[in-house]
Amino acid sequence: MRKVIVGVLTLCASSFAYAASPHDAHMPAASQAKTAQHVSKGHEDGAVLSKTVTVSDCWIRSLPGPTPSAGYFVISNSGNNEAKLVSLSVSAFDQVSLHQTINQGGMSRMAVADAVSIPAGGELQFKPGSYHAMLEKPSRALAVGAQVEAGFTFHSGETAKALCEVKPANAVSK
Ligand SMILES: [Cu+2]
Repeated sequence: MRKVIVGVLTLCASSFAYAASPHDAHMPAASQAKTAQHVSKGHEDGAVLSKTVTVSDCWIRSLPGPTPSAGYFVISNSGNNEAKLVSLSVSAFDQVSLHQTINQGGMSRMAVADAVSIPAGGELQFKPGSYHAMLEKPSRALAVGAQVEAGFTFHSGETAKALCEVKPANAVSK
């Protein structure tokens, strides 16, 4: 029993240590989400829709495969605590990851963002050239103008939902 408790504490500690230093960890978003489920007892009955964290203006830039499509949206946090997005799903794609486009010495490249924080009382825009959802392995063809469901899971165990509009490859905003 004691070992189990210590194990859980270690998971928490590594999770927090990671959040403080984004350079030294390679934990994928999925493991972060699992950690969140371990520490947030009381949410085991399923998703609890957040009353304070909402997602709006969601759209998808649809690109023909094998090029990944990308999802953009705005997360608003009216709560008193920082919200941390740990995973998301988009119904038409089997593989969804959180990415950040980084400008390094004039070169643009993408990095996996394991957890993205939205400050208390603030908002964060996922947009071209910045944070985005990388959408891979489409499970069905998407027509421009279609609406696709997206689900967002936060470190607290709370969730948010949005409908995302599919836009053509040359779209730059909703
Ligand atoms: Cu990307």
